[in-house]
Amino acid sequence: MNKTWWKEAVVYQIYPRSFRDSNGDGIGDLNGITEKLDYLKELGIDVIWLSPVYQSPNDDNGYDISDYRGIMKDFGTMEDYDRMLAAAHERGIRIVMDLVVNHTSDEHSWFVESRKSKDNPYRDYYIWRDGKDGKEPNNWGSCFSGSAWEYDETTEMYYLHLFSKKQPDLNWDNPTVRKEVFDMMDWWCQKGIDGFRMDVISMISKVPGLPDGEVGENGYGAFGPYVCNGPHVHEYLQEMNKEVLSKYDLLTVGECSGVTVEEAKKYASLDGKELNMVFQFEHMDLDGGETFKWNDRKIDLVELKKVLTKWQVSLMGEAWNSLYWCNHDQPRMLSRMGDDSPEYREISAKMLATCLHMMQGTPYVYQGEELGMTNVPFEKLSDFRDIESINAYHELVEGGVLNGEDMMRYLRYKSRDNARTPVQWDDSENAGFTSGNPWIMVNPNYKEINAKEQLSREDSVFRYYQKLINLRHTNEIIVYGSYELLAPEDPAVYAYTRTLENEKLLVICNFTKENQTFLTPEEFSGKDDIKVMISNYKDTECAANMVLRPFEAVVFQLKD
Ligand code: TEU
Ligand code: CA
Repeated sequence: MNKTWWKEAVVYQIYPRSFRDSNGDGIGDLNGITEKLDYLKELGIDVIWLSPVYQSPNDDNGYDISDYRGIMKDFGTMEDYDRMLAAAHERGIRIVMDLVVNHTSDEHSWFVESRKSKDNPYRDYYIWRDGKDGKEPNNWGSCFSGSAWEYDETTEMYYLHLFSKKQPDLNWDNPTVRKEVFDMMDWWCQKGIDGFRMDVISMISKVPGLPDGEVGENGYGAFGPYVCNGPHVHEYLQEMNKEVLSKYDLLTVGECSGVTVEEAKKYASLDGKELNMVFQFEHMDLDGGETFKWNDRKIDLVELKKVLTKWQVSLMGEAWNSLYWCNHDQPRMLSRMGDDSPEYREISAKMLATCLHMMQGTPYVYQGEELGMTNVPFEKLSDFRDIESINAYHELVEGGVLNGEDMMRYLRYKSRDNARTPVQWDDSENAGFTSGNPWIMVNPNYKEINAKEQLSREDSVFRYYQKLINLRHTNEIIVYGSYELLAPEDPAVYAYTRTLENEKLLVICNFTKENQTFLTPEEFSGKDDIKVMISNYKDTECAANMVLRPFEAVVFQLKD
């Protein structure tokens, strides 16, 4: 397999609004990131993925962009950006920008023009349709509740918005739109950035005719089959690759809702015609259901192993995986898949990290994950800031689909805001995030969970991530080795091997707080030259019949 830096890298995602506030207005900013680069250097990561910092009215916290070449005032200036970029590069850290081009803000000048008249030169930049029998052009629901169509009085037509009505979808079938996007990307590449994370890039090509979708609990049709991996998506990405990506040395990752293994082999094929890798959603969707993501069901480990194994095995030698448990759209992994009680918090955080970081693919660490940050005890709807959470509450509770109490419990478990509270830097007021009023509440557990405390202790979650990252940098087998699942039906233990030439790793993770037994494969159990590469308990030893303690994780290394 071809060796490349982005296969060997570990990425750290920053959600700038919540990372570090340098000027006391309660909102994280670019200078705050610059301040903390040494912290990230110490963690050992290679790349920062920066959630959007462009000019935006913040209907969806920056995922609604009104100027792709401007910096959001809340975050600072272009000079601050350039300083941050240079300071990151000085430390050998690369910067990957979030590219949100399925839609713009309705305040983007293109849309301001587009809605003026049917013959405006920008009209065809967006997806406008006439109503059908006095109603919306089709039955699609938006990701953020309500119809995916908004009526515009000026021209008496509807525009499509798969997300909020302040996020109109761009019309990628228009070659001028593609050229505008590619020019803008090139402009950022010229500045010296190191890649793009492409927001819902699997949704840019819609099936012509925009057929009605299957109606769900909320009364709207699902657009997925007509939007995800649409008819021209690969053609457009190949064009993007030819026009921009191939001219620079970049890391590119497509956020691909609805992506299958077969589609991923096209998006992220190792021949480099489109992107380097995709974010797939199958493991994140395992606890979804009739009311979409809104429930408090636990993910079944056998299912999780099946899904992740399918991705590990199917892409081997053909495409490249990205590895993640968490991002700004997901609750904290520790509260979802581990145990966030004081007793098991750290041990289960380390277990989850081991399980993910020993797989093949490029790992992503979401800010605060390296500290063992947890979900947040939000009490009432007004504690939330996220448009998805707030709209879903209104739609499902007021629409009589769920009762208010259940929905609050689901929000507390699944809301995106769980990942969006400020990074906990120390035990001073507001967790050292801001000297002002934070834009969203700080998790009250910051006195126990914070970076300062984590850095002061050798056995902390932070130090463990540091070790995992360093192991990946110094052991090719972790990057390039092949993967094989063991004991697929075991409901409590996730175990797999990695193999590269004459070397083998055995990864064993207990996903429960009970002791579990595990039969070690013979090739490992008999040998005395077995090394413990890493473990979250001090005294783990290899045995034929392992008794794993609560959330125990270990990696055994065997070399001929
Ligand atoms: O997310 C796309 C996406 O698929 C989300 O709707 C996701 O399923 C949802 O947030 C899970 O609860 C991207 C961004 O990551 C997200 O922050 C944006 O809100 C969205 O696109 C629109 O730009
Ligand atoms: Ca600020």
